[in-house]
Amino acid sequence: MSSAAALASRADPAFRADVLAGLAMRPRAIPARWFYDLEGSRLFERITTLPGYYPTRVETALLKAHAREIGRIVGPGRAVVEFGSGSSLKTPHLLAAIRPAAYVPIDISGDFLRQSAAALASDFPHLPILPVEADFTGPVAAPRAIAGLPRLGFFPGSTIGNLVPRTAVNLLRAMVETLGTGAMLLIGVDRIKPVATLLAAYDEPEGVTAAFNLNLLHRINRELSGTIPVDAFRHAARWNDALARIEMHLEAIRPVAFTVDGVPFRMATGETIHTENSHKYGQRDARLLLSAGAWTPIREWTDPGDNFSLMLAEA
Ligand code: AVJ
Repeated sequence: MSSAAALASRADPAFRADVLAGLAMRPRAIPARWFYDLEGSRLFERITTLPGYYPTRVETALLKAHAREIGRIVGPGRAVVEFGSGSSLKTPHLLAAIRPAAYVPIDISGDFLRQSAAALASDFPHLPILPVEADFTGPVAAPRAIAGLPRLGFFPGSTIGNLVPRTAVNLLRAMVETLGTGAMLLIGVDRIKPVATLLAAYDEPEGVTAAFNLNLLHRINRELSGTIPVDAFRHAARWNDALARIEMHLEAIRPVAFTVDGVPFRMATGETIHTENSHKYGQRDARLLLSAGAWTPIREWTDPGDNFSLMLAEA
């Protein structure tokens, strides 16, 4: 076997299936979760520090400002289950305020998950940390060690925005099942706002979001023996007003032909691969989304500019 074929055979079969099916679809689309290999996770961390990318900054400030109040409502002794934990940079603010019994970070990027769990362990030496490498959009079994503990789901970053509303509702309902009755959920939801502000957050002058988007093509080349000429594509961020979402696409800037795991594809100039949705919600939209997902909103916090909201709900 050639080394390239050996690599492809070691690749995640779900990644291969999503890429081959997504490139054959019209319009072409690949699910956003495949952005997050180790390199993609690192690029996303850089995005969160960009001046134009307001969500992380605003949400972290909200969490710091209201941690004590959140702690009073939530109470001590819960297992905190974080969905899509990434580098867990916001988590210390929460953990310090609520005195949890355990912390369960769930992330699809295993290497990244273990690195960040280790970093957190040094700050919270007495807290049991139980990382779970999983795609949280599917069913996730809670570790045995937290059986019987009341749960707080933590779903920051407006990651819910990646999902179309019907899928978001299904996920919220699945979280009720995973977390159990008596559970609470602390979730970050990004707001609808002027299009210029949104576009500046997803297509910034530093070009990190472009690199993050294009890394998906590099990942396909690396893991699925792809022959994609990455320089034939450009990053495009678009506001879809009818569906209230930012869309990211990879747009062919010239006619291009390539293969992925031996399967041939051709794209014309201007044709795109749709790689991400980031849905935005008004205040009432967000409440309705939670209610439809079987969670009762009980409290919410937002910044003075109403750029981002942190919502607390109970099952
Ligand atoms: C991690 C899904 C919340 O939609 O803002 C950032 C991902 N994509 N810049 C978002 C992302 C481009 C991010 N989420």
